[in-house]
Amino acid sequence: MSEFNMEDHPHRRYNPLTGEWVLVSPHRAKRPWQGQVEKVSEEKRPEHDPECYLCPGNDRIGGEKNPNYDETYVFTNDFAALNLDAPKGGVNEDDLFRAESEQGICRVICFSPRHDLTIPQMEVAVVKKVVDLWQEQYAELGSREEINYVQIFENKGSVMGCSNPHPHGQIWAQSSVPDEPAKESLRLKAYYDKHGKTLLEDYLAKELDKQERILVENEHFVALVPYWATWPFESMIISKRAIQHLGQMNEEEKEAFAAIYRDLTIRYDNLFEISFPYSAGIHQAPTDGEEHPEWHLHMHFYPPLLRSATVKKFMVGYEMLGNPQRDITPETSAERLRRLPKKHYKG
Ligand code: H2U
Ligand code: ZN
Repeated sequence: MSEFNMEDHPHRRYNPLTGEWVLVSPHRAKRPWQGQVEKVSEEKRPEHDPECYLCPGNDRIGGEKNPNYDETYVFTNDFAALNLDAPKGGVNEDDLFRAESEQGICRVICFSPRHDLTIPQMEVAVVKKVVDLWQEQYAELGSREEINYVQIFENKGSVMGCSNPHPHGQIWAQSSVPDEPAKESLRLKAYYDKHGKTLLEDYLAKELDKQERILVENEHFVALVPYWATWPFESMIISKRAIQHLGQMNEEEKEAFAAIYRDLTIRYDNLFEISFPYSAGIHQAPTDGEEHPEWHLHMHFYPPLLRSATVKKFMVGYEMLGNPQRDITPETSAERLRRLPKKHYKG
């Protein structure tokens, strides 16, 4: 038997943020592929679409009219999954039938009045307005008694179930901490208690040393493919300073955050020369009134595509019943993304 190496042999990798494992099967990436790899042609969108419910001046489905906004615009989701009306209460029958009422606020954020642009096609100064708005929203929503967690996210592309190509994101702010950040919170806390530093501070320092999975770096942020990535082209943006939440970000850091968000999504678009779909979101400290020195702000990107603009990865079978699994290693994905031009393919 030869010695174990991660480029050839099946192995499991541990995600220290969630405590979960991913099965990596690099030998399978060498399988011949006879399926499609064609490019898809994209429709050209107008700057303003009279049918779009997010464009300035248009009517929304809920009956309200958008103002003629010229930067970012935020409104309460007309089909909000959460509201503040649910009275406090719950059910617990023998720990087997449990339910709790949940209070929350859901908002939609339009990134720009331009219907035809996406983040990688906007100027950094324009993307910075989005970061400014995220910061304001985190502060405002987080300061409310009922709100203990503010989840900011972006769903991009129809394969991700995004209903509209107009550049936008969402915020769901609620009374409980949802499972994904709650899992991270536990492990960040355990690490901080033991080492007196954040888990991501130490992880990032090691990644910068190794230079195997780094995609883009600027003065305040790094984008990388995490060691434990499950989606083929998954990535993470991590702040160099151990910033706990958006509220602590200064002007320079907000600009750097905008710049790396843009740089990363340019690489993504360049990979298959399409507007690259993903779900992305920011994980940061809960707004429960406690101190959270263990928290370290980061943004996850989970793109569904596997080997072309049309072939997506399915998280099915073993993945639903056992563990997530990937073929191409995180190092190979990082290498592919890193080699792409820095400039957007549309110029
Ligand atoms: P997605 O494209 O990620 O689904 O986000 C669009 C959100 O916009 C969605 O949550 C809301 C939907 O409820 N929406 C409104 O609030 N008003 C509308 O007129 C249409 C869509
Ligand atoms: Zn629009």
